[in-house]
This record gives sequence, C-alpha cells and structure tokens, in this order.
Amino acid sequence: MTTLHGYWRSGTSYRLRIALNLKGIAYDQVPVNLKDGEQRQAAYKKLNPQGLVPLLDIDGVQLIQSPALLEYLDETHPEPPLLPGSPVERARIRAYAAVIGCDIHPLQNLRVLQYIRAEHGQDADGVTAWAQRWIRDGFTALEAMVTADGRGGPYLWGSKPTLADIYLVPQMYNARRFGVDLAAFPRLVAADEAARAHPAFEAAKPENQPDAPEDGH
Ligand SMILES: N[C@@H](CCC(=O)N[C@@H](CS)C(=O)NCC(=O)O)C(=O)O
Repeated sequence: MTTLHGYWRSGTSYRLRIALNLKGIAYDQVPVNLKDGEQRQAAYKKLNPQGLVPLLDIDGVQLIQSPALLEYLDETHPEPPLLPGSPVERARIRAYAAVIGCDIHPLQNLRVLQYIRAEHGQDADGVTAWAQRWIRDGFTALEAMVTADGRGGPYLWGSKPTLADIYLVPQMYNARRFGVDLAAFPRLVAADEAARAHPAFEAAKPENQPDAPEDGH
C-alpha cells in the first residue's frame, strides 16, 4: 500500500497527490497537521528529520522531498510521462518547475513566514506583502518563459499535463490565498484553469482532502 503523509493545504503535498492521481497509483493519506505543529513533533521527525511534508511510503520505503518523489514516481511509473520530449525540452519543463519549487515556494513556506513574523516584527500585512513579492517575481519570469517557448496550450507545455503543471497549480492556489493580482499572468492563469479541470488535479484539490476542515481554514 502507498501512503502519503501530508497536509490538505500544503503545496508540496498537493504536487504529490496530483502526480499519484495522474499515474493511477492508489494511496492512503495520513494527515500531518501543520497548523498544530505536528510536523515538528518527535514522532514525525523520526520519519522525516526535516520536519516537513510530504513523506511517501511506497514500495516498502519511505521517501521525502517532493522533487525526488516526483522523479521516483515518473521513473517507476513512466506513463503518462511527467517529463516528455528531448533532453532540451525536458530541461525547459524542469526549469518551469524549478522557478516555483526552488525560487518561490521556499520563501513563502509556513516556517519562513512564522520566522519573519516572530523574529522580524512583521504583522499580517507585512507577511502577506513578503509572500506576494516573491510569488509575483517568480510568476513574472515564468510567464515570460512560457510565452517565449511558444508551445501553445492548454497546459504550460502544450496539450498534455507535465511536471510543470504539477508545480503550477498548487502555487496558483497559494497565490490566490495571498491575494496576488494574477491579471499580469494570462498564460499561467489559462494553464492553471485547464489543469484544474483535469480529473487527476480535481481529485487532488485541497478542499477535496479528508483532513480539509469544513470551514475551509
Ligand atoms: N523542498 C521540500 C519542501 C517541503 C515543505 O516545505 N513542506 C511544507 C508544506 S508545503 C511544510 O512541511 N511546512 C511546515 C513548516 O514550515 O513548518 C519539498 O519539496 O518536499
């Protein structure tokens, strides 16, 4: 059995849910409540010393770090491919994912926001402005990259979802949460909309998860 340790609202857990659904891999979920700090408790840190989600129990091993997990799933379940095409095309798709995974998401992660609030005197508005700043910065670059590559839609890299959409959709969800004005990113908005209509993405939505609270917070 495959078990995903994650949190309904975690963007990195969301990536994993999408990929598992696209690959048709059945899985159970064990919620780790980030709001209550369960990720930092000893029981969970024994599984993941970083104290972060997701963690995937699969094929008799426990693996962490969503980029490593997504590649593992793609290597062990090649269809449908998350990284199609030539080495150059694959490098471009990886670059889209990295803009989000390396250069946006880590700056608006819970522990970073908690840190600038607690240690650098930021109130809720200051924290929101910080998150918006880095999301806008990354999205501006990504919109330009996708436009320059000219692959056409509806997804970021043409007619089928790829690794890039797996990173995009959770990041767009976070962008909306932080009130980022998305008008300047029409190509990203269109790809996000197309991807969210896909059943694998729809089933992975935060609000469709067993640990999502009824009030949506
Ligand atoms: N690079 C890691 C990052 C994992 C990560 O940042 N997870 C977040 C949720 S999206 C988390 O567990 N945050 C808990 C915290 O900040 O205390 C990955 O991609 O798996």
